[in-house]
Amino acid sequence: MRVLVLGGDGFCGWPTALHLSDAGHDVMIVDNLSRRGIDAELGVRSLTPIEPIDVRLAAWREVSGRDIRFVNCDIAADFDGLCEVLGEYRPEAVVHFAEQRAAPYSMKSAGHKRYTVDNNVNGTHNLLAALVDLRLDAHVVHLGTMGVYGYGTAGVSIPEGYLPVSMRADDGTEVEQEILYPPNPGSVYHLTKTMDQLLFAFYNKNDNVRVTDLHQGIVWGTETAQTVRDPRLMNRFDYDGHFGTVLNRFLMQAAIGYPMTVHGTGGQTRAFIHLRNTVECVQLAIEAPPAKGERVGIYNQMTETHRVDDLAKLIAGLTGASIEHVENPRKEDPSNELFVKNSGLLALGLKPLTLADELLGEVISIAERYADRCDPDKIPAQSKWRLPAPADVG
Ligand code: NAD
Ligand code: USQ
Repeated sequence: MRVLVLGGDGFCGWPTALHLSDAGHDVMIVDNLSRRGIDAELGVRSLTPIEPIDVRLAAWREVSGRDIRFVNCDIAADFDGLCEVLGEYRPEAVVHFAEQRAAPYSMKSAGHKRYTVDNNVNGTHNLLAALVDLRLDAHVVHLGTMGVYGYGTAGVSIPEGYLPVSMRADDGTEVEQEILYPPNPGSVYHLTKTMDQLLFAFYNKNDNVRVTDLHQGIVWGTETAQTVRDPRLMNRFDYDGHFGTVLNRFLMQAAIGYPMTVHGTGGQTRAFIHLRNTVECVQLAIEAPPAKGERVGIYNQMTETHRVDDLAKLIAGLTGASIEHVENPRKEDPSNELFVKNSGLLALGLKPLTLADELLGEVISIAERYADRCDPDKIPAQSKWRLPAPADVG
């Protein structure tokens, strides 16, 4: 299959592009390298040394004998450029990772909020409008988030995208319907993913665009079977307060002897998935496209749920690292339950990897290897969800 990977230079996109290429698909990457630019803006760098995209691609050619082409294009700002790539490559599937994905970065300032909305909503809309305009019947596989649902579910398992409801019609009869699960985003970033859902629903209804939306949990791990084949293929590892996600941050903090930064009570429960399962799920999704006319397919792409505090305790038990409960910079429930249905991807053949000691140990040893690249000043989360009250200003 010809697969276009939008955002294929990023943390999930790069290993996915390699995995799909290794599986025999023809892969082309589109990326504007904005994520590398944001590292420069924030004065941080990936904990692991990552090569420029041309070096990465040459290394893949050397070790696999397979070509992955690359086009530098901003899918949100350069509609014509995007159309040109789509028109020439004529992909059968488009995997869409190309969004600003960090909640703290999206809440950093009015400028960062606006950038996140402009980039994510325009990028997704440009893709859909371009496919329709070019009359291309490519299957769009989008990386969405579990965060579209909100996390407090009062003991009810979150369904895969759609909620069955029954309503009483005016004539008194009972009407059954399935609706998109009510969105409840917790950051401007998560808000853009709820907007993406409406864009998909509309283009699917109006133009029969075939879409699968993967509502993914927090990804952890850093390497896959392909990225370990050559040091030049190494994946990025975000540890800083804006882009580092909780489990990789805790593993890295434990590795360098920095107290694990539990926000508030640590009672927040979230969904998780290992990076190796991420790349497998994308392959499963592209190889099981919905039929023309079928509604947007939604899968909950996660394998387990954990409380933040329990993760810290587990890692403390493994490593002897200490835990610090810091003031929570976010506006989120101090604790919540989370039950999630994920039978769709399991039915397609996903074999879940869970928090086994050896997988945790692998991340810790990578973090130890590159500990000297870490700038401890960049670890604290500085982006605050709420502005200080007017009385506290000036
Ligand atoms: P990332 O920031 O590492 O990668 C995103 C890539 O997209 C980057 O290489 C960036 O340069 C590119 N990009 C961004 N805007 C673009 C644009 N306008 N045009 C072209 N390229 C653009 O993020 P990631 O962790 O790989 O996440 C990928 C996707 O998966 C995101 O959409 C994210 O919301 C979703 N996701 C990630 C996680 C996670 O834990 N990392 C969890 C759930 C969902
Ligand atoms: N947290 C800590 N300490 C830290 C970092 C985070 O306690 O040092 C807490 C946060 O307050 C939050 C939880 O851990 O309660 C998760 O935070 P996170 O930064 O790991 O995850 P999040 O902001 O939700 O975003 C990440 C990805 C995003 C993806 C989302 C999936 O960056 O792209 O969409 O996970 S989900 O969380 O399921 O919505």
